[in-house]
Amino acid sequence: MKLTDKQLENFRESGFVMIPNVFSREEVALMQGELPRLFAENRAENYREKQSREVRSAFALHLRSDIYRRLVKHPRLIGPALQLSNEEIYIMQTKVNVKAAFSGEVWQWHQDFSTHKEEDGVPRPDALNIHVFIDEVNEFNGPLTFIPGSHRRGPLNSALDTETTSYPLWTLDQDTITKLIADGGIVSAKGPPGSLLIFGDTLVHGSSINMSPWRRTIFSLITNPISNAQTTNKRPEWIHHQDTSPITCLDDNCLIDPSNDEGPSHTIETDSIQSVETAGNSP
Ligand SMILES: O=C(O)CCC(=O)C(=O)O
Repeated sequence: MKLTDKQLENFRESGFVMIPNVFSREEVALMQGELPRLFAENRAENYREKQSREVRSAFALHLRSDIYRRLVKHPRLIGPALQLSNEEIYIMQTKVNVKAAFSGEVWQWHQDFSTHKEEDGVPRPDALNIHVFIDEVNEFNGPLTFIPGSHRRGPLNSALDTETTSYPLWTLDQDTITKLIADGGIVSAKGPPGSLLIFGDTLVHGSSINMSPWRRTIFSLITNPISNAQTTNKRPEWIHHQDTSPITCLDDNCLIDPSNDEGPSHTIETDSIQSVETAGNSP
């Protein structure tokens, strides 16, 4: 799949592009169907909310599930990512972010690049965060909120907040956010299950709590150009992958019909997992 000229223009101007109904109900059901088993695993990659202990982020899904291993090679994700990156890309991070009904917590205002630079020594803000909505995302269940055009300011000063959220995050201060919103406004990314959302590494974003009765589950793949790979290895492999092999696409029907998929290229062992408390935050 390729982005149209208008979608490319939106991405350049606003810092994100949103396309509803890219994946069918059947494909989304396959993604959703994997989650109860993955969330039931007692391993560090399942990061839980501080208060409710519900899974907030489940990492390294492409190494834990055949459906997600195929999803990260899907041409409807990788086609647009290659078009925007203009060079070969690798998988930097995969996860599902959940906001459980009534208890999903906040993600403060941030740019993904702050974490990529500070934690991983990624040189340039060229990574892409590619989301697939597994549940409907509406105005009540904690959609991502963006400040359109904020990516054009480039990397902004941020500070590591270790207290407010379930895990440490490099966040932006309220003065900066107030000024950015005065200029760019604020929008939320809503859509039906199967929607595709792509945003760049310097787009300022966050999300508020979910006080609705509707769960909000979003799959996220972060890709990075191979020429922009990390220069330090502070974080565990499963939160920032060190394998910079180029992503190759499978067939468009690969989620439904896996016959052209050669099978797992690697697995992750529980005993190789470091604790996220020592090294981790996300994006
Ligand atoms: O899932 C969310 O609400 C926020 C996710 C996010 O900020 C990110 O992926 O960088």
